[in-house]
Amino acid sequence: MSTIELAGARPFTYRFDPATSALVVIDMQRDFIEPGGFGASLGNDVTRLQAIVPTVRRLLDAWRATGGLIVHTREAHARDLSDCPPSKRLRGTPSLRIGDAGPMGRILVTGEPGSQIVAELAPAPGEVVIDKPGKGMFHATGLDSLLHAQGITHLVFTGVTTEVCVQTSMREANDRGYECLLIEDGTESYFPEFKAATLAMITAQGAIVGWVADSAELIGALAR
Ligand code: TIU
Repeated sequence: MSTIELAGARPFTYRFDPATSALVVIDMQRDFIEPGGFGASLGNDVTRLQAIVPTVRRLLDAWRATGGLIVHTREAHARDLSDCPPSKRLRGTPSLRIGDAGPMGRILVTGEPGSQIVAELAPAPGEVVIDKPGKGMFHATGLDSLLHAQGITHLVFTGVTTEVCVQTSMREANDRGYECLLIEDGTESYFPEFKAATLAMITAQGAIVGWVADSAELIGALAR
């Protein structure tokens, strides 16, 4: 495939070649999207996040049709919590802490039902699935080497939550030299004002972190 231009992207046209780009789906796991998981334990209403599942599915389907690389992440810790700093586990007053047993198994622990990606967005064979102990997808993962080995230079971000794991991952990626696009209606926050602020922040100062576009423009461009 050759270069695709998204002229409606903000703050200016985003150009990418699907052959050197990956679609990144951040943390669309039950722990954040369904009641009884980590997101709900922090006091959040998870229905806002459920609403983007069909949009992310359409993006996955369109990207799969190009044959391009897809990366799914999950925020999930080792069973012995050896990769969970006490500062993370003990912060605040959640109803359940990381590692505690909840209705979907142990909170944010790898292999538990809550750490599984929601059924509609289940990874297909050959897609990369990364368990990450941090908010950012490069911290304590081998993802940067994997992307370099595959010749990936551009990353298209979707997933949750916009200002926490998505923004952290996008900033980490920007510092590593990737050209990053965030799909506005393919990401969501428990706090609409934080989502709006994140979109404004990343595109300010001449795309200081990256670009923003909507799913219809990307899907339309991939189909042409
Ligand atoms: N709390 C919150 O908004 N997010 C997280 O803790 N993790 C992710 O964003 N995945």
